Amino acid sequence: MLLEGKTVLITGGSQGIGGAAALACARQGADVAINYVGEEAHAAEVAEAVARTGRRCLRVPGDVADPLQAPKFVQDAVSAFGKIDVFVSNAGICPFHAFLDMPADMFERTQRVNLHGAFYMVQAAANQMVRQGGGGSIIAISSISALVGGEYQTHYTPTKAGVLSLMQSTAVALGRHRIRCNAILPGTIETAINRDDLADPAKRAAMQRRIPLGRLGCPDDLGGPVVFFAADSLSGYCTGSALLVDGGLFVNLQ
Ligand code: RM4
Repeated sequence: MLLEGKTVLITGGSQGIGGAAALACARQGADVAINYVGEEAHAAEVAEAVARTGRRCLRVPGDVADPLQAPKFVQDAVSAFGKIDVFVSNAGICPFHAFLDMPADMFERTQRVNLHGAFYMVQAAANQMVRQGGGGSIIAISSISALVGGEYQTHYTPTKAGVLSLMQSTAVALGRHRIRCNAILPGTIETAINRDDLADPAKRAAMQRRIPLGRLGCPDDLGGPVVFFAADSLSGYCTGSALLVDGGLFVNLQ
């Protein structure tokens, strides 16, 4: 059990990559707290799946774009479990839209959820870990899109590049507190974030053809990488690192 006795907090934990990460950490012995917004039924399903592993799951609704939700999420988890050991900043949105006529509110919302929300949550988690004095692991779900562009993602890719950079800078700022900060860069993983986009058979086929492993990713493909960075026994000397989990998509030019 790689995470026995640990407490893991995950934003956007009611489904997709966040939900898979919660279950993967519970299977390794961790209690989990999941943040989510508006997905009560999905959050309940994750909690039930975690309970089946014998671990506890706390559900804390909240919009990560609201700075006040970050300390509340952390404090609720500390009240329930006594401490936090691992924080996974996962919550994100990607409303695909053309660049030239992108509405300002869509751009602003994407920045506030994906980047500002990550900053506030990571800051709240780090302050709690510093208070605890026992170090910790912070993991941000960035993206392959931190490294490459997307025609309908001009609002989104900068936020993922920002999340990658946030982990690099917090790794420097928090190393003295033995808090590790690392980024995971998923490729095209089938979740609610891209359900509509991948409903286009031509787009889906084009993406799949570019992936050397021959398939789109699924949320469970991210469980292991999250456990890797969460577990000191596996990644104790990793901080400021970035791990692509993309089936080879990024390196496949021709
Ligand atoms: C990822 C990547 C995928 C896309 C999702 C929404 O970062 O760009 O291809 O489906 O975002």
